Amino acid sequence: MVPADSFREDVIAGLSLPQKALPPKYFYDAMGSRLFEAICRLKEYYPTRSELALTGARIGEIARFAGKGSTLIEYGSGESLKSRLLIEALRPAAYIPVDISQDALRKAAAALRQRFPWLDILAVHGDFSQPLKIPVGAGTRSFSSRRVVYFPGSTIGNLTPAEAHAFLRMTRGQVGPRGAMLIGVDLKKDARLLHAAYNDAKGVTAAFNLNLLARINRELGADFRLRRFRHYAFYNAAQGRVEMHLVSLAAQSVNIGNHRFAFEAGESIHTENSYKYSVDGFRALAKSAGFRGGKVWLDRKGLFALHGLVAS
Ligand code: SAH
Ligand code: AVI
Repeated sequence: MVPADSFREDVIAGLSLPQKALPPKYFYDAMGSRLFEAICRLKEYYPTRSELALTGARIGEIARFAGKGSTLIEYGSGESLKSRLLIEALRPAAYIPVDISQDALRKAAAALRQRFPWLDILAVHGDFSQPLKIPVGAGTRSFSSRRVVYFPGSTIGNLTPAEAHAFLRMTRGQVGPRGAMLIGVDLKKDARLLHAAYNDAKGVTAAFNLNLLARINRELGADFRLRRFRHYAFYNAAQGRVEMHLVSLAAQSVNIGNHRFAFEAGESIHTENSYKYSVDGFRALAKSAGFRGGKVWLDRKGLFALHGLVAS
């Protein structure tokens, strides 16, 4: 759960904009996290498979870059799938997964405790778009070890370039001058491949998108009629991003407490951006936030990049 007050305030503010919009971080309640895990296993959704394959293939180099025995801080850890490869190779002093989804975080931490009984795990339930205090305790191994921030999955693509810059600045401060960052970034590619990845044949991405309205109904007592909205995703080439929307199929109004929102037929709520970056484009962003592009690893098909950044 996120604090109910900020959820309500953000939803009311977003639906009051001329182009209605909702922050994508609210996709991830227990149901949303499960639907996202199902997306990762779809044949059309290449990012998870590509990043897992490239991480597995280059794990020796990646571990040398990050430094064995470092403290590994992961933002948006979800089910901590790729992290397992890193944990095995790095034997970190501590693993600190940070996620807004309490449910996903709890399940992932329990599975990791079973698999890596020697590992010091400090799960942090929090929002990385706000300043976060990371509990690296004095007197523990994690206090003196090198800090490495891991941010896989191209979750950075769900931030605007300005938000991504602010996030990189924050992590630059957290890792310090000796630290490093490993960050998974989806590459620009043929729009047809992107279209398929965000419009899968089984409709799992549509269910993930619509679950945001179901969550607003469940937690804020709203009366969205889900059948009156349709999932819509497309590549906006000018902005370099996939956009997800929920389109109202009729003229209608929706109530949330004593707020009423009117929709015209065809009007949309913009629910997510997923920015795609060239290798050079991302390096330029990282450089502006105080990082040097140390290394970059791509999968064999050139669909996805893992950037190794060091503080400059
Ligand atoms: N890292 C995983 C999951 C990516 S999905 C992977 O690579 O497959 C994005 C994850 O980030 C979800 O688990 C979601 O709950 C989390 N998340 C999204 N916005 C967040 C925020 N503002 N603060 C913390 N976690 C967030
Ligand atoms: C978590 N994030 C990087 C995913 C993405 O591809 O932007 C979320 C997602 N949205 C639709 N499908 C997957």
